[in-house]
Amino acid sequence: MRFLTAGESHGPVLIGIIEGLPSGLVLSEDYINERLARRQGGYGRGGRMSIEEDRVKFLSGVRFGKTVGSPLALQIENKDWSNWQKVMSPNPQAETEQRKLTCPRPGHADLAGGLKYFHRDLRDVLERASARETAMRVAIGAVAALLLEHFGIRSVAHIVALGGVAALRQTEYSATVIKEKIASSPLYCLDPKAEKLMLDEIDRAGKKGDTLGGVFEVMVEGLPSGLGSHVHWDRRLDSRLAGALMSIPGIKGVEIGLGFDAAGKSGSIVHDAIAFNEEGKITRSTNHAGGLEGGTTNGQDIIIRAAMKPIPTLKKPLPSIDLASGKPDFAAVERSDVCAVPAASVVGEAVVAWELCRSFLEKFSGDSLQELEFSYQNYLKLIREYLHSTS
Ligand code: EPS
Repeated sequence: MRFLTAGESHGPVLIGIIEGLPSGLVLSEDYINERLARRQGGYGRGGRMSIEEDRVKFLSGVRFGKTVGSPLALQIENKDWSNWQKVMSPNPQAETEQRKLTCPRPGHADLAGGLKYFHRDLRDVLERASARETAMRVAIGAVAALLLEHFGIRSVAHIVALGGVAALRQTEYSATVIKEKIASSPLYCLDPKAEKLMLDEIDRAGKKGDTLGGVFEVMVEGLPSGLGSHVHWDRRLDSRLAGALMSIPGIKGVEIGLGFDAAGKSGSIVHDAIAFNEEGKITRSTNHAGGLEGGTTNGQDIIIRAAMKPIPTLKKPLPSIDLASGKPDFAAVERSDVCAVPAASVVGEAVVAWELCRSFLEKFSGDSLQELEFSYQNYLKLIREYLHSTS
């Protein structure tokens, strides 16, 4: 299964195509729209989110509410396009100096992209580098999440740190409970006390013309053991998940389970002892590995965190250069968010779901949901027999 996306931040639409989706999956636009609305939310977002009301439209691949096995084409309209038709026109006669950007923002793709593609107007870079593109990735990830849910695999993302404030670790909740708890939280955070301090930090940063980053965690439950593999570097699921999260704009670090903390602890503390329970099932009393050993799921929940840097567009800009004049200047100021970590968490949930679904389909491949179910149930049966025959 693979996907492609296209679309500029202020172009007419965002487009996505998923190829390799099995037939027979019951799929509704509403299921995707709920996730798109969550991506638009979170305290600290800028003016653009009050213009947009992201909604997906199926263009192909779904008939009478079910996937048919052909490529699924998705579209999300940019409402703001109506204000940008001239600036973003594909027509050569419409060329304009309006909204031209020549002072790159430190931390953004502006300079690197301008140098790489020889753009004089850095808008040619920022329009695609914009995190607006992640709206389509949330839609695509939602399709993957739905397929996984069919097999009892559920994921959720929540904020664990923002603007230097850390939330209390809560490990006992299921994905469904976390979803319920964060539904009324302005920052998708499980710790109300920490959240209050985070909200204050966002207000403070906003007043100063500054921005904030943070850390979100994605938790996935109900996974079978055996997704990914130890046999080759590019089949290791931990590397694929880390790569997926690093592909989200602004992500600068990823950790799994204990993550960076494991490096400072001894092996006897870090590793999760293995036991059989009364039913002969494998159990662990800890999950420091974050559900992955040897690049493979071990049947425990996946716990993966991503660190997002503060958004590079600052109302009080940093020193930069003007590529048009060749002189020092200040970085361009565009409309932007003070903090988009809650939004990034929804994107994180989506890209993790995508990568897990891809790996699920590699192991239990099938052109239809029926075939997939057959292969999955058969695998679970074989695992049970394997464990039974050794005890
Ligand atoms: C975003 C849309 C963008 C930004 C933001 C994310 O819209 P606009 O540029 O029109 O305000 O709000 O993008 C960035 C922070 C960025 O640096 O590119 C969205 O839909 O998430």
